[in-house]
Amino acid sequence: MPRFSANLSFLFQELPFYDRLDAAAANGFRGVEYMSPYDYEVAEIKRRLRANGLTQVLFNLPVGDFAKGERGFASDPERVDEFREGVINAVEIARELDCKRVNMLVGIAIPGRDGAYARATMVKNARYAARALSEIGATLVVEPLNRIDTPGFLIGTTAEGLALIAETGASNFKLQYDIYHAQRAEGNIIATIRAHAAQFGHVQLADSPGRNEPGTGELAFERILPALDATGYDGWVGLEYKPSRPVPDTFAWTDAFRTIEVAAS
Ligand SMILES: [Mn+2]
Repeated sequence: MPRFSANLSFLFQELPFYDRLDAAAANGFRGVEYMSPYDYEVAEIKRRLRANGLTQVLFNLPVGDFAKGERGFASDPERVDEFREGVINAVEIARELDCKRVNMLVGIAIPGRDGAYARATMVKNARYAARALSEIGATLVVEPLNRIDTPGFLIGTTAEGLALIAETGASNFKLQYDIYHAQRAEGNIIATIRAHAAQFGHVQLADSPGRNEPGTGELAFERILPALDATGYDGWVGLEYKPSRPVPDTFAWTDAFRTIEVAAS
């Protein structure tokens, strides 16, 4: 059954960052993920991971100024050097934390820029990042973001993500299938899982349309997660949602899955 990873950019935000790792472990998680390790001490993250027996599941390549609306710059021909510096830094951190997945956000279309040039830049940068990550046995993932929330985002659907992966042609380049984004962008969740789970490097979830915990929206996770399991997907499922109530009260729905997970381990 799914191995759940607590996304610490969304969960336990009431706590200082490092304490969120302790809180994840205290709530039964064995894996954690978050968007950015770059503002923190890697040694302290590592210490908390070890003390809690946690796996570092995923983080993102640098995305630029998130607060100002940037969502990556892998498609920006004028920032290739910055992209590569970010990859080198990310590989070092991933090596230190034994993190096997790094997510690449490709960025928002820049008005007046040549789309073909942006595309070529994305492919070139993805090849560079995949090659660098292969040296530590890690996988690059690309995450489609729905264009309702992020207008102009250059990879907005599963098909667009898979096309970029195919064009890039790196064996350690996979899809980060975020069920929330997928529902907003295209729906068709279970059919997509059945067709493409072999190309998933990571999965995340939130209910839709509010992006809160499962049970608050329109998605039938009691059918979606077993469908994912039936494909043989053996990766992690990140809980990347905005809690609508105190965080520990948002995990009740995972009980059925967790009991099986613990029994099997
Ligand atoms: Mn996501």
